[in-house]
This record gives sequence, C-alpha cells and structure tokens, in this order.
Amino acid sequence: MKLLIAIVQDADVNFLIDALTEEGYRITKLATTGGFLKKGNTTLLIGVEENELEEVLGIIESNCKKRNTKTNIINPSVESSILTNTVPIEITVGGATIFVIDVEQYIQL
Ligand code: 2BA
Repeated sequence: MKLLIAIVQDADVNFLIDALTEEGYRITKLATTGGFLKKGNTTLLIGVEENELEEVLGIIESNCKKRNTKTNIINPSVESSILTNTVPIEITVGGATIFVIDVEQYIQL
C-alpha cells in the first residue's frame, strides 16, 4: 500500500476530491499553508493500493492546474527599508506536489 501526500491549490481541491471519491478513493483533507507564499493550500492524504497509484496520479494531474502569481521578495543587495528593498517576482504554482510513501501497516479499529 502507498500513502500519497498531495499538496494542491485550494481552487482545485473540490473538483479533485469529487473526481477521486467518484472512483471510490478515500481521502483526508487538511488545511495547510505554503512556506514560501504563506498562503493557504490543501494537503490530501490518500491511501491506495499499488495498482491504483497510476490512476490516482492521473486524476490529480487532470484536475490540478498550473497558475502564475506574483509575490514580493526581499532583495538582500539593497540596504534600505523593507518597503523599498522588495522586488516583485512571478512564480508558477502547481499543479500538485506529491509525496508517495510506502505504508508499513494500514489499521482500522
Ligand atoms: P509555497 O511554499 O507557498 O510555494 C509556492 C510556490 O512558490 C511554489 O510552487 C514555487 O513555484 C515557488 N517557490 C517555493 N519555494 C521557492 C523558493 N525557495 N524560491 C523560489 N520560488 C519558490 P510549487 O512548487 O507548486 O509548490 C506549491 C506548494 O507545495 C508550496 O507552497 C508548498 O506548500 C508545497 N511544497 C512544494 N514543494 C514542497 C516540498 N519539497 N516540501 C514540502 N512542501 C512542498
């Protein structure tokens, strides 16, 4: 068995959960925050059998979009107040960041 830890954008999560539950997968949804943007995102825990892994990855891929966003970063080469030494950058977020972990035991009591 595998545990997928999938970090996705909030805008995609309802469609993704609907698509996964329609196929019979079980999910736990966690409200999380990205360390770089410090904005909310969603982390899904999905326990699957090994032969289901490719299907689940495909469902995630087809429901999670890449999006561009702008943020300000501090330019360390400029010595001035925090208001004037930030520079805007454009970054691409998503579709999804996924960790796949081997499950030693799956117990439901
Ligand atoms: P955030 O940490 O808020 O990152 C949002 C986006 O900012 C990232 O999108 C990436 O495009 C950019 N970014 C992150 N760190 C950066 C850095 N040091 N320099 C320049 N740009 C940077 P994604 O890569 O799609 O990541 C989306 C979210 O997935 C992340 O939100 C974080 O919550 C999670 N994530 C991604 N990689 C991770 C990892 N290795 N470990 C844990 N969480 C991760």
